[in-house]
Amino acid sequence: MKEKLQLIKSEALSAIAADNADLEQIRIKYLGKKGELTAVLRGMGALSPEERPIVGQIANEVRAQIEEAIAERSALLKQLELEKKLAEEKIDVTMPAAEMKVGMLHPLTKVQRTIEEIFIGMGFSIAEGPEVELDYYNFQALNIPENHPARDTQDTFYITDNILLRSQTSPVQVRTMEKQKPPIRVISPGRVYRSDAVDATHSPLFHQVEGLVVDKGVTMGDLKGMLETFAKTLFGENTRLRFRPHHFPFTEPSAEVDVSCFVCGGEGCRVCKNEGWIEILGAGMVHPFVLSNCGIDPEEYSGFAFGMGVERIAMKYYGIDDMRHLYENDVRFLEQF
Ligand code: 2NM
Repeated sequence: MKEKLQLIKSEALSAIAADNADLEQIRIKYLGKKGELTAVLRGMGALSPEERPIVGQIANEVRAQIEEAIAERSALLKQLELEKKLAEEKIDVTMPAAEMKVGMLHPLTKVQRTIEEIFIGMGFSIAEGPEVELDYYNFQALNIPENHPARDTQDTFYITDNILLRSQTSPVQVRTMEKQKPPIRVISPGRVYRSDAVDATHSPLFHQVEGLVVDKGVTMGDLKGMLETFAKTLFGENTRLRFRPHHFPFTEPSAEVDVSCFVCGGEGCRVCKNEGWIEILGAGMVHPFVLSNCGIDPEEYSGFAFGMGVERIAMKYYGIDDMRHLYENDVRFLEQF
């Protein structure tokens, strides 16, 4: 029986010391009610009265040793587990923060807003209108009747014979003149549509900012002065303007307007294609027919208007050589602005 107790003890202690020891299972196996030690104690009745206390004492010692070993091992495992957790969850507060990706405005949005800010600074307000327009507002009111050749260069997308996607933002100016008595000073930024194939300088959807000033005694001199202020603010104080005679159905006289190249100052370079000048907009005095179409008396009032392509200006401003970059949303391109 003594040998049996020694065997139980050594088995239990080596089980406790094992790497994957389940201490509760071991306790039940050796010390539990149906455990091995209890079984030995039950057999003690068969011992002689002299042996009984000796074996009883050994049994108690074995129990105590096993219990102590379990307690020690359990404390050690808890300690190891805590250390492991502390090591894994360690926070180094001196580590640099993880980089956070911050979004940015699209270059077209930036340029459009810059243009808007400049005109707002000169007392303009922003007017908006529908992109799906009536033929009347997009063409007829602007002195472009049916079969006028300008309908060819401004070919757009038709919803019905009468309803189309606007080919310019001028219909917004027409709607403004219908609603509002002079003095009028508005710009109309927004999307416009043309039936053009996509290439490096064309897109069926692009953006314009048009402007309109109507009041008593407005002259071409006012137009030139205002555009000069605009160009100097956008491209720099040394910028000069050049007006070339042109034709638009809705203005008379009309001009195409160039700025001296903001890269070479007019010497000729890659950006201005050795011209020294960069075309940025079209402008003119609002045609008397357009004024009277909108209920404004051309004998009493005069006005000027201008229009520019946002993509065109953004491309020149940032040196972008292909318009398609502006629509592809490649982050490697967009991140540069
Ligand atoms: C341009 C060029 C010249 C223009 C004219 C008008 C309106 F409605 F007043 F007649 N709005 N915009 C205009 C004039 C637009 O874009 C190249």
